[in-house]
Amino acid sequence: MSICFIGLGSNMQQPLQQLNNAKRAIDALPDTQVVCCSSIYQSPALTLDDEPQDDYLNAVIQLDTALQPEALLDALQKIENAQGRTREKRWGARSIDLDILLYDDHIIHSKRLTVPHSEMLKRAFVLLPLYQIAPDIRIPGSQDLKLLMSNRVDEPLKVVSEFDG
Ligand code: A4P
Ligand code: MG
Repeated sequence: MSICFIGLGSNMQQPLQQLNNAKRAIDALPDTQVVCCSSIYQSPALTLDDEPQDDYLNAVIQLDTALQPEALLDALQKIENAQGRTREKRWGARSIDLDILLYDDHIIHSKRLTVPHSEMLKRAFVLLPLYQIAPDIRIPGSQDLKLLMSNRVDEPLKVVSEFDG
C-alpha cells in the first residue's frame, strides 16, 4: 500500500456536495481507503485572467492505495468527469478538481503527472489543510512541512465545514 495525499477543489455546482461526493467515490475505488480528511476551507479563486470566479472550497484527504500513480490519476479523472467536470480553460471554474499532491516519497515527472504537484508549495489552500492532517511529513524534493510552514505568513483560511461521516 502507498500513502497518497489528494487535493480537492470546487467552485461550481454546489461545492460542498461536490467535495463530499468525490471523497465517497475515492473511498470506493478498488484497493483504496480514505484514512483522513482535512476540514473544508474557503478561499478566493486563483485565476490566470480577469474573469471573476466564485470562491473555492478546498480540502486535502489522505489515502492508502494499491493503485499505481497513473492508474490513480485515471480513476480520479473518471470521478471528475462523472461529477460534471469540463475543461474549457486552465484554472477555469470547475465542479471538481482532484490533484495528486504526494504519492509516498516519489518524485514523478511523466507526460501526464508531476508529483509533488507543481503548484502546491505556493498555495495556502493546499498547505494549510495538508498541515492540518499531516504536520510531520516531508515534501520530497523540498523540506519538512513544519519548517516550510514556519517560514510562511499565510492568513488563516476560513473553515466552512467538515466532510460528512
Ligand atoms: N497533471 C499533472 N500532474 C498532476 C497531478 N499531480 N495531479 C496533469 C493531477 N493531474 C496532474 O489538469 C490538467 C492535467 O494536469 C491533467 O490532464 C493531468 O495529466 P486539469 O485538472 O485538466 O486542468 P487544470 O486543473 O485547470 O490545470 P492545472 O494546471 O492542474 O491546475 P491546478 O493546479 O489544478 O489549479 N483557486 C483556489 N482558491 N482553489 C483551487 O483549488 N485550483 C486551480 C486549478 C486554480 N485556482 C484555484 C484552485
Ligand atoms: Mg487539476
